[in-house]
Amino acid sequence: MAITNHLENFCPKTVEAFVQKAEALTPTLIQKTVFPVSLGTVFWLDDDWVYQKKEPIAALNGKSFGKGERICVDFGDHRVGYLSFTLSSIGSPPDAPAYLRLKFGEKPCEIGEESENYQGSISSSWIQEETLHVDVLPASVRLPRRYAFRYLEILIKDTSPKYRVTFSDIRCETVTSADIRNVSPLDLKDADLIDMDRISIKTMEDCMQSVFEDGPKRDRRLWIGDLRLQALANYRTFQNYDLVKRCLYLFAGLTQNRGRVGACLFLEPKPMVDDTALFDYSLFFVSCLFDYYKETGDRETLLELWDTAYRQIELSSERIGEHGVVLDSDDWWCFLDWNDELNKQAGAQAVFLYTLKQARYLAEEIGDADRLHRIDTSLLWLAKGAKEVLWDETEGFFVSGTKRQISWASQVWFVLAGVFEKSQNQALLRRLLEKRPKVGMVTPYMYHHFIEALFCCEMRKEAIDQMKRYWGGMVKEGADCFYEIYDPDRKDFSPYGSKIIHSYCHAWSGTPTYFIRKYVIP
Ligand code: RAM
Repeated sequence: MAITNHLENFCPKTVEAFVQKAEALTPTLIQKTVFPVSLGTVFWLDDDWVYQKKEPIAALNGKSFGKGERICVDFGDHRVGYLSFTLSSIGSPPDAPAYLRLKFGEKPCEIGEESENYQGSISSSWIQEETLHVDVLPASVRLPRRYAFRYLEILIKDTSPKYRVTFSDIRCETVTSADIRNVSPLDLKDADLIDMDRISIKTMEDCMQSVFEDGPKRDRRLWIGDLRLQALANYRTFQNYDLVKRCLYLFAGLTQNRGRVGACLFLEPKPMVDDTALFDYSLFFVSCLFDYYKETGDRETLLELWDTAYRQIELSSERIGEHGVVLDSDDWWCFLDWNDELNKQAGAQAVFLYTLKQARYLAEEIGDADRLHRIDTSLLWLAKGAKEVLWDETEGFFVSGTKRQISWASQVWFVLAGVFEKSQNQALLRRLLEKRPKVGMVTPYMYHHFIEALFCCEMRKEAIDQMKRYWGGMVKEGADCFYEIYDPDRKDFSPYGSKIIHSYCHAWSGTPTYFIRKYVIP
């Protein structure tokens, strides 16, 4: 399956007033200077790359390096920011430029693997690696690009036989729009959950930049599926309502053909919508607005953005087939998860029902009787389609696509859509946990929905156990932030063909703090 879905005759539309409103909400970034803590090496141990500390960073003073030598430093935690250092020489006056290769890694694998061997489906230009000529020494070197990393390796590709280089004052100016002072302390005794809360907050913090980025290493942009989860976690932690509002206005101000909300936006050189369109992601504009309104009561924003939200319902309705079931197709029309085997039809139907209910609430709140009526008609029609076509009484599961696939994602989303009563939903989730269908969940994004479904069905113990198994698995691996992709049963899994291209600080993975603060603490 192709992972790009470009709209034909892409024709973006801008509502200038919305974009201006969004731009007026651009946050000031908080900066901090941080330094590396140790010198070490990266090597292959058992089945993964690891970093091993050799000396404290102070040992760098007095060390000099020549052709083919390298240093590797650890910044002690995940960092997002700008690197600088002083490069000097010892020996004869430098008679040739210093030639360096720098590698930045959120994880040691990005340092250990040779990037020339990368064959993945996503552009290799995301690999955080640079070569640099420094003509005049000593030099203050500041790299213009922002990096997301904990480890930095510098290989001295060449100096000259007559001189060696020294490094001093290696530092990183970190940036974020998240103010950690707004996060209240957690009153909890469970050490595993405390770790998860801390790491999710760090993940959130590093992804909160001029917008809610999906990942500060990759894709460094505003995806609406990620935004929805980030906003939920943000309401329980940083409470930066303006940043959510800014993102909502950007999506509404920069739509695709026929007013469709795009799957993601680029921010530079100026905000613009991408030509990727995804069924579930467009509908999540409704969810983002619903959650924001419930949280803030900001009626002015609701009234201004309601038309954009309702437009997503109208456009999605065009995909409903004759039996009240969303039409399936072979392209990348709907996201749900990065599992290639997953058939999206049932999950998409459930997402539609889920967002229609939120739209219904908003229509009632606004007093939009005409749209309320249409929403009710669609709700009935889609619920009927779900029960009559997608529900398989013999299997006890929702099925998807012509091959009647039974997946975790379909069941989870139908629980969230609330097609059945709570007791039936509980039974469905218990059956899911017991029968464990083969087509599983591979991203923290999909796991988020699974945990949410368990909490909604008051299956608190199961929810916490699953969180400990899933995010807890990353904690055990020594994660500084939570990852974009994680499959506890297939540690090598990559939808992109290589793990070095993964983002290891990914917003959609940062929701344990939301669960803990919403459902676990009283
Ligand atoms: C990837 C990113 C992003 C996600 C999309 C669907 O490119 O990880 O977070 O929303 O896929």
